[in-house]
Amino acid sequence: MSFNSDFIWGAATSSYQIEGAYKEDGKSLSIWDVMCEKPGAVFDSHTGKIACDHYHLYKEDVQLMKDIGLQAYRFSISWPRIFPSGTGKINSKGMDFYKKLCDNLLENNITPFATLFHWDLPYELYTKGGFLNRDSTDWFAEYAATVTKELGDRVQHYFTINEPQCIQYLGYGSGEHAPGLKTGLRDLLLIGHHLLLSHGKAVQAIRANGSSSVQVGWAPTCSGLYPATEKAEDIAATEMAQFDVTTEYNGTEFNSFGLTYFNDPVYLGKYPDKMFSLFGEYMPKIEQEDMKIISQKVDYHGHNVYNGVAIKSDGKGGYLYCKRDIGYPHTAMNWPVTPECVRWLPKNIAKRYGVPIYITENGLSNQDWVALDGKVHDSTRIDFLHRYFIQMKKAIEEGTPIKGYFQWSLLDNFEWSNGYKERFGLIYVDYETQKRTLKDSALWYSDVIKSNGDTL
Ligand code: IFM
Repeated sequence: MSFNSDFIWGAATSSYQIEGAYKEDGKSLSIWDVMCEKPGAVFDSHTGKIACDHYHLYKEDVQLMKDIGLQAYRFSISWPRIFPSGTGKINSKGMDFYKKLCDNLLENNITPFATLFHWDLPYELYTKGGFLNRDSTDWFAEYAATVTKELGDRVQHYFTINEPQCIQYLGYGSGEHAPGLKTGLRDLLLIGHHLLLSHGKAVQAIRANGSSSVQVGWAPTCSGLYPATEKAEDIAATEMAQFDVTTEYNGTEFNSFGLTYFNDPVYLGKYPDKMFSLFGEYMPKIEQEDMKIISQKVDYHGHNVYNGVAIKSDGKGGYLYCKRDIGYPHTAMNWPVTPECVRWLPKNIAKRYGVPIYITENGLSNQDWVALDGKVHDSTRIDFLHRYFIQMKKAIEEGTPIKGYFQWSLLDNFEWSNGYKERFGLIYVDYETQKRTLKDSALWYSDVIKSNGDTL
């Protein structure tokens, strides 16, 4: 067996990274608009003011999706476009953009997968404390209810929050992402709890307001650990490491990038015990109904996975992280190339939580340019995707319930604090002219989709 006939091949983007039109049709500022104003925060002072101008060019972009043969498109909705004040009065022009986008996708037989929150929090809500404020969980529920009601039958698949780990740690720990704060453990754990609660309340809101067949999940990330060898003890050690909570991550006191911290509450209705033994009095106050709300039943798990680390047994019932080989392959952004992570991480997620999985992001930043012949020869991206797809196929053959794959990203786009320096797209974007060029990888992906993975 390989890919089921209903396996979904797609690509993903997010609002701030591609839309531009940062002040048009009633949209207010998001925390990323404001972050970009801060000297030194973003490479070469790039901003998302225009980005890929997808707000105006969405029809052209949908046509390109169709040319590639994408079956689904995962995009995110800009909260400050819908609610300029964060809550209250809806901005119907902003909402209309997403209605038109979805209609256009559906006319072209491309299934919309909408993410409610991919980091562009309305600035107004940040001034009220953002996710530090417990009220944020109700603001998010109101936003989720409104969007699902407005989009109605157009959208059957939602993700609530993209990468809570990055919102929490990069936004409020290292300060590399908006809102650019460097808070401590107490605040980080509080924000984490509010993100979890926001997710749970949004699931309730989506079910109450969406179409009768609406489906929902969320899209966290983490490092995808894989065994150094296929020996039983290394496989067991990998599982132990993947499910563990540790304090070690890039030398900081707190690793929000583990699997279980954010996902045990959603699927098992409780934080891992080790969170309490490690962080004790720093843990947030958990109100009586919180865990019940957080663990609302979802229809699937989305996971963004780019790389991981090999694990081996320490010979004493524990595990060890393996050192990377000298000269190990890495992408333009220096991320290691470790295809095995898309085999073992979904396998372990399914083992612990028993949920169907979508790979909601995967891909690489590559050194792409338009060659003399006018094409973009990104053979490295083809090789990368090919290797990852082979491993994903293995996982499926082993019985892991992976339902679909979304390549990151459809278009080259605004890579947060790295600005436009990094190119993740299947489609090359010339930011001066907004000309799009399908890269060789887009054509290759097109063949993979046509054959439902048989060409791999
Ligand atoms: O561009 C980001 C995306 O917004 C979230 N996941 C990782 C991608 C690459 O860094």
